[in-house]
Amino acid sequence: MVPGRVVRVDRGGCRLITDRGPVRVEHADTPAGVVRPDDPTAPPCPGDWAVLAPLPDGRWRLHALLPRRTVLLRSGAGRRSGAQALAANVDRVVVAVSLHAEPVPARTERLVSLAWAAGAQPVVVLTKADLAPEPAQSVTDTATVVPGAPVLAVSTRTGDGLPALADLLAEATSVVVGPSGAGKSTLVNALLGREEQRVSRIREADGRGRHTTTSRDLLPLPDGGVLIDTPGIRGVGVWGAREGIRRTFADVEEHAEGCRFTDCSHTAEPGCAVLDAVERGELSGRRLDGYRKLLREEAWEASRTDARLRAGRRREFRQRHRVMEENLTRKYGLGGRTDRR
Ligand SMILES: Nc1nc2c(ncn2[C@@H]2O[C@H](COP(=O)(O)OP(=O)(O)O)[C@@H](O)[C@H]2O)c(=O)[nH]1
Ligand SMILES: [Mg+2]
Ligand SMILES: [Zn+2]
Repeated sequence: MVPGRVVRVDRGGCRLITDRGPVRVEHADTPAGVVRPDDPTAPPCPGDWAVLAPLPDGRWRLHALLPRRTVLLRSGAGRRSGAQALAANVDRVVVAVSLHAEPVPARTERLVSLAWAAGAQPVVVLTKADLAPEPAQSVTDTATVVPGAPVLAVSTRTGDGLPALADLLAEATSVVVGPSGAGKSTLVNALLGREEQRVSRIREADGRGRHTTTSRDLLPLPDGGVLIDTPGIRGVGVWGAREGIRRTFADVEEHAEGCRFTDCSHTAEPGCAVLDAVERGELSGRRLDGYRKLLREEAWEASRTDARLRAGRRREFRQRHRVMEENLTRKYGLGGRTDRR
């Protein structure tokens, strides 16, 4: 058997890099349930480490996926399992925010929360710095909403900020996220030093892009390390990111330690240190609002997902029960439900 790393997953299978070169594995060749012992339903995703076993005809099958050290999850309404793995074993999550227009702090806070929740270090990259009147000011403003995360302004047109970013990503596994049109693929190409990813033409009117990047690919960087490009993620949920949200809002959490009640909701309670901080101008009302909104959204999504999972389990139980009853009927000729079919 040989170790490999998943670089790309599509409907029929996945591609991996091994020390013997690239290998293609068909999903059909992988028996269900053997791949990941901790969660047999989770399909492979870019960044996964795998054990490959040879088949007699020279092809390969997945023998096992190793437990994920970190994983960037994307949740959203309608996903039955609650969340989909976007990238596994990532050290850094690059959150791309375009300076083509004034950045929306709430959008950055959301993606940075997901990055912390993944177990990775978020790095906020303000792209298209050549289009911003004062990129340094944008860096300062953004830094206040993402404590603990480095913020860099980068332009692929002028090359500004690229060496600093390359340094941050060297020797690590990184994934680039952000809305489409943010300049993710252009950034990936600049870091790779070649035109690997297709770049979209944005609509000049609103600076939005189309989804040109349709798959997630793990690409080796020239200075060591690997980079995973992703299609745009805009309306991504925060299910399961509760701790990530609290980390993103470390400043709010710090003030909250002074609240009289430990379960203070920071809305109208007496002795609320967070509201006091807003009053004194030490914390922006917008920031407190964003904190409460994301936590509320997470709680709501979690309750919906739990309900869906519970419903799924009930269905599965009923079905198993029916099969059991049919077996009993066949075996012992017990009358009952099967007669009524
Ligand atoms: N002015 C300027 N435009 C950029 C820069 N980086 C990317 N773009 C443009 O932004 C558009 C979207 O880029 P793309 O990389 O496809 O975005 P993605 O959807 O996030 O992958 C393209 O038209 C790029 O040429 C930059 O640093 N400066
Ligand atoms: Mg792209
Ligand atoms: Zn409070």
